[in-house]
Amino acid sequence: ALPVRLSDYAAPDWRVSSVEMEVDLDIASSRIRTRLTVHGDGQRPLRLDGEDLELLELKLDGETLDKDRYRQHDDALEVDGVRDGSVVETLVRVKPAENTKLEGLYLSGSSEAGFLLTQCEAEGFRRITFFPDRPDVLATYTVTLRANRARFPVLLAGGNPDGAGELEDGRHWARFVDPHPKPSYLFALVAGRLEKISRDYRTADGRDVTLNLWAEADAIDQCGYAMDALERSMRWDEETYGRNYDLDVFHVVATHDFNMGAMENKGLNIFNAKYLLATPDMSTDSEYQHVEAVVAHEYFHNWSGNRVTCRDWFQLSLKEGLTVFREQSFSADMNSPSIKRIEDVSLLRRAQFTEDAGPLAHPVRPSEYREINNFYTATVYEKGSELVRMIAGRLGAERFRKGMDLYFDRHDGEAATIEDFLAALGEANRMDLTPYLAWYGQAGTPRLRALGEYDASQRRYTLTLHQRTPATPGQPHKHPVPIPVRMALFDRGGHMLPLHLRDEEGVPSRECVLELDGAEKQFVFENVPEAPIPSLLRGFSAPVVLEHDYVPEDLATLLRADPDGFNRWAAGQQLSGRAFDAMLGGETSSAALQAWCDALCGLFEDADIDPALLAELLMPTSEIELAERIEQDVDPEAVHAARESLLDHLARRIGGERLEDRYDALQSVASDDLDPVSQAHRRLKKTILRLLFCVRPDAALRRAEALLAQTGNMTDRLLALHTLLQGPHADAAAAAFRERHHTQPLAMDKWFAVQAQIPGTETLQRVETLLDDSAFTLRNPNRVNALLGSFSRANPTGFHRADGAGYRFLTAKLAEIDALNPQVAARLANAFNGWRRLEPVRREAAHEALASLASEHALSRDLADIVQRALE
Ligand code: HT7
Ligand code: ZN
Repeated sequence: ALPVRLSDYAAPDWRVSSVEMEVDLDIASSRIRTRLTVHGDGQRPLRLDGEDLELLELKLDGETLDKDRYRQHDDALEVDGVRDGSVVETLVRVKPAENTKLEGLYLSGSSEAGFLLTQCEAEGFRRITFFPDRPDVLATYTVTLRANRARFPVLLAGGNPDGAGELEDGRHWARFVDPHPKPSYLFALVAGRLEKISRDYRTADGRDVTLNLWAEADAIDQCGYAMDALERSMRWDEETYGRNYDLDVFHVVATHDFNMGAMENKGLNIFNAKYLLATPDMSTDSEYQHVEAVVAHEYFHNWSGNRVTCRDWFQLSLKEGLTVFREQSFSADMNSPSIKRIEDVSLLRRAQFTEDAGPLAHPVRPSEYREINNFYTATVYEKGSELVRMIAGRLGAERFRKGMDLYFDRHDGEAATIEDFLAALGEANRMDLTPYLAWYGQAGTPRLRALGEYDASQRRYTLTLHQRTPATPGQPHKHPVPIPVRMALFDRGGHMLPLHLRDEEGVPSRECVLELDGAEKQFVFENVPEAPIPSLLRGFSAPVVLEHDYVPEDLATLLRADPDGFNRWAAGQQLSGRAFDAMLGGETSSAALQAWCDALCGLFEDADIDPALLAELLMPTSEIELAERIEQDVDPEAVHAARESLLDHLARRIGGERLEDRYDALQSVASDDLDPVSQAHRRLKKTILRLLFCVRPDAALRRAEALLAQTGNMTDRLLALHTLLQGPHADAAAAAFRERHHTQPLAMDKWFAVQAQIPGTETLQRVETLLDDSAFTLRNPNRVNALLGSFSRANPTGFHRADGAGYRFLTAKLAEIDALNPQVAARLANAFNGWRRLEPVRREAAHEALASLASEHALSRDLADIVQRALE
């Protein structure tokens, strides 16, 4: 297929003002009658997208069309003679039970017990009916659903309810009207046996709304936490952005069969059950947080995405980056801001920096795509959010809000672009934000080099900032981008110094933001009493890699003394990275390692430190990020071994006894509650048990056994299982967990995932055996991600076996999955992203596996796109 290019964008020839749909639902076959009122100058035929649709009838202005008045292609229908204001009516048949792609209208669960639902973003509506399926065609929708009442007692579509009643033969109907013009990707319907919990909500502007959360009967008692999170999100958006909900009902439905996390369909959000259901016995603390975050994210889309949508899919980050940013701010307000920032930045570095460094690197606003489903990426989402954060930081809270008000008001009911977004934020504040556009168009992670020079005689500190972005595929030459560097200076005792930036008037502050707006710039600080320690990029003020020649002792000072939790962590990560570099080079007692261990050993004894923060500080950078420090010839075994050595040194430095005592003290006050203190204790227990396992494995295993017997929450149970899986009774521990949770799909996903992540070359065999477990199926995306995703993306020593068996295993499965669900296959194939930087033996093996996948199978457009780009 030819690529779609941003530069080819043209406004639609035909617009649609209203859509009327009548849907007769059944599992094997459903019929959809659609009437479109269309507008255009009639110069060109009306072209409607359509895929896997059986056309039964076609009428233009009430008249059935002969075959010579239209042309049907594989992916479209072209109709002649259409005029401005014409009504085009189609009747099609689709087969939901045969739809394994989970895009369009499909069946969740079994034919007997499951329910019907739709997924339309990005291009799924064309699998339901013929339509100009692009986000800049906005219409109002009236949807009538009809189905057998006993089999489909609940009928839902987006919009306000507009009547319901009985039909003959045990059938019934329900109608929904959505008055807000929307693009087709936000259409949704659900039909089946579902239960609900409801809550009344009054918006700040006085609308009474019914909130309904729907799930299958066995899960409806697991929706309470999500309902609370929804209410918190709605209030927060009113208070923070002045945005109110705009329909009389808001439905959220949980399904176990879903390609992604959740979907923001107007008035009818649909969620992967993983992000809606939560109970202490089944969900970990971090899963509770994900539920809160995803509920908020989808709800926030009601304004950032639905009321103001995207002109084309190149603008995807306009809604996704902005909505991730809004969710991150919300979650920070609801929880610990520094822990949230640590989690978000680690994710960015693990997922986005690696993407930016590999063959799939692309700008936040890509300039072309072959398959849009492959652009729901960490770059569009996470880096996109960082760009909004930088701009918001540049404006300050008040001006950002003013700009957002203008953006929402100016573009309400429209399909907008990233230029529109920057223009609204800028114009509201009489500022020019166009320099930030450079960030949106350029792939790659800028390297920010900082060089500090202290002149004792002048008491002057000069900081030189320099930027450079490495080339990425298709973009050999890069331009400078505006980089805000939030910074502070510390003295050797770890105290912040007042900042007297040259040419700047006013009271000296302790923190400032330096704007690097070209390739290089110098900043001069006066009145600096001693050679300072710079704390740079505070709060991760820009998504860049910082290169500064710290001596280890200076990083240790920041790790010990920075009052900002995030920066403490950032300093510790840099220090552990330096210790790792030395370890990999054979230096087993480097100055960095000593400084890191000393500082952490001191913090371990600090009674005032937040246990959740301590838990984060005690963990060195992940293997995935550490591998990124190596330019070429990465050996994942060596990376693993070096990181294990860091943990080992730290554990020994703290000492087995102190680790045991601290663990026991935490366990003695443990509760299963979800309050922040109990969660923080569980987080720290996990880190300590990990360290204890390094120095006293038997003591750690004994504690894991005891924990398993005592605990009533999933965080602890999973920690215990994870630990026991590395001991002599691994299989018994796995079997016991399975026995307890075999009826709960979400718990079983964790069971598959934790086993797939056991480090070492033997895990491949375990994963192969698990494929035959009766609870496993390649048809369910959650199950595939739990087992194969965890193995290939979160188990470097397991997947990257030197004999290439991990690669051959994955490509064989990719071919099978691709035949069922291309989106899932394509996402899984991202595991090969870093193959070119592997050491030669693995590189060759990975290349061979990928090349055979490409040559021996007829791949879907989704998977072919990823594989080809990986091989280019
Ligand atoms: N806007 C959604 C993105 C999406 C999606 C969701 C479910 C299934 C397939 C999907 N393709 C794209 C999710 C979000 O970002 O909110
Ligand atoms: Zn989203």
